[in-house]
Amino acid sequence: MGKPSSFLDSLPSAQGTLHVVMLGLDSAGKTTALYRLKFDQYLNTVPTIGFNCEKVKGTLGRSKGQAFLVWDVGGQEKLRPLWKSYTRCTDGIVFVLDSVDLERMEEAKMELARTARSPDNAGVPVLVLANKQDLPGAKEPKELEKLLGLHELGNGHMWVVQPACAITGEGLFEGMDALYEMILKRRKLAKQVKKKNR
Ligand code: G3D
Ligand code: MG
Repeated sequence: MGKPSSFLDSLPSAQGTLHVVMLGLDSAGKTTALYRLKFDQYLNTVPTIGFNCEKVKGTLGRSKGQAFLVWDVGGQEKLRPLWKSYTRCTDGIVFVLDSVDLERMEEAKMELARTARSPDNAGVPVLVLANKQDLPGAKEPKELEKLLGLHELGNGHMWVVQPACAITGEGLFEGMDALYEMILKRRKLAKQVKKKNR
């Protein structure tokens, strides 16, 4: 395998494409969500090298037509040193959560906090995909906000909680649109700061 840059260069029309990384505990529904997004509007696939990566296009709101390269890299601790180099310059984070699994909510909270604290991810917008809303007992966004301690995330992160069902695809494109809005907002803020400092 070549260097990260040559791998990225080999991806079709990477220009203007936003890089999004999907994180979360195992079984949260990351792979299901990725392939639901892909099959709703299939574009192309990239060979899997220890993780899944698909290019998908937004279908709603201002994100309509916007390409996202979505990386599903979670749960593979041993491979992290490898995929870290691909996901360093990420535009957005999708944190997939099992909205029913209260037993592992604390673990999910810790994982999210760890991701948010990483200097590589400073200020990167976070979409919390509150998945498995089809199951009885699924917690609502407001409650998940508290359970995950989103208000204490820090490190300059914007965040949104989007209820979803990865199996039917409900809420997925709404989530991508919300993430896109945060990415635009962050760019606008960065521009304003640059102007002010001139
Ligand atoms: P992961 O990639 O985060 O590890 P997966 O998770 O996408 O492999 O999903 C783990 C399990 O959760 C799968 O079930 C999958 O079908 C299920 N799942 C994912 N999203 C939803 C959802 O929105 N609702 C429900 N009810 N189930 C979901 P299996 O049985 O294959 O382990
Ligand atoms: Mg998976």
